Amino acid sequence: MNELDSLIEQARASFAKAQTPADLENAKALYLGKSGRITELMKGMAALSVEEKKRLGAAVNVAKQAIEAALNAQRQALADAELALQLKAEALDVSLPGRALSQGGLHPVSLTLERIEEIFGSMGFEVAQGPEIETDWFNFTALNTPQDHPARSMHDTFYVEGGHLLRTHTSPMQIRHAVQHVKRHRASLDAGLGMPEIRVIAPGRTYRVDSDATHSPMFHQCEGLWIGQNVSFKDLKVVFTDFCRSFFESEDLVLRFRPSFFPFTEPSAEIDIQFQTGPLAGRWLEVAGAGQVHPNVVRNMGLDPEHSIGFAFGMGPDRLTMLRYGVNDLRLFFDGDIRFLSQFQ
Ligand code: 2NM
Repeated sequence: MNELDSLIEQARASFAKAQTPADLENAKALYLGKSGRITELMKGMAALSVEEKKRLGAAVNVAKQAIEAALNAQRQALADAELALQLKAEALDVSLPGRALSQGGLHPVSLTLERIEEIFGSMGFEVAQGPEIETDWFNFTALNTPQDHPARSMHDTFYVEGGHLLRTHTSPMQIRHAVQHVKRHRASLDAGLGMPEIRVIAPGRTYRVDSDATHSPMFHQCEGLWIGQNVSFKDLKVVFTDFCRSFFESEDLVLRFRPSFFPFTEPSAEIDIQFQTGPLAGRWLEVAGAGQVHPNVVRNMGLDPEHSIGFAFGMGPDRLTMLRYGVNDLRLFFDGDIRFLSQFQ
């Protein structure tokens, strides 16, 4: 084997030993670098004759190309090995089961509000929504609630800047709605032609300074109002009985009206229901307050109590939700625990 062939063999052997690209580049320097073996051979040819330069130069070039080929082959082999390692480390098991997307849903109290709106909607009631920050006028004064009423105390009501407050019930929305309704039909009223009946419910968030297993500082209310020329307690009984039987899907459910007091109604009543079957059968459960709208309140709606009469009621969707699903702690609705909430989907 001549000297060049053995040089090629040595280069191949030292490239093959290289385990990393850095090893390989160091090995390359020994042969192809500035003072490598091939470079030295080329420099040494300066003193040779033209004839010998031609012969030896061609042979050295062949050797150089063979060494370069070996170098590139090893570079490729190292790169392939590196890629293979990386692929192995980052391997995905495509046969693993996927993670299912979880499906969201409505909060149980929202489901109740939807039910209430649907049932009263079927009886011709509009749905009115409005501000949660109210004025003293709409929350208290217009509702015939006197200046010294306990509900007006700092202990019962959240007051905010500017003399405003967080509404303690949704009745202020009834007043706002009635005032708008009357305004829309002012001309007809003035001409003695009357107006379409007011039939509306006002569902939404309400606020009171109160917190225990059955009271939350934020809670929901839904108030209803029906005003016409001849709307009576009889209509209230029909409407509310139908509502309760639809809401609880219980046709033999019965109602009881107990005398009570509210500043904005006279006479006033508490409404209790009794199931005939199921886990709550036989017990009287309080579900709403109601009454004939007080003449002062009718006047504050812009109407003449001699010609307009009707009833109003107020109920707690949180409590209705507890009764419907058998939940015994109100706070569960506001903790935001998905394990609890997902049971209502
Ligand atoms: C209740 C009980 C009785 C009520 C009264 C009114 C309005 F605006 F017409 F005066 N809205 N809601 C009312 C009446 C609310 O909640 C227990």
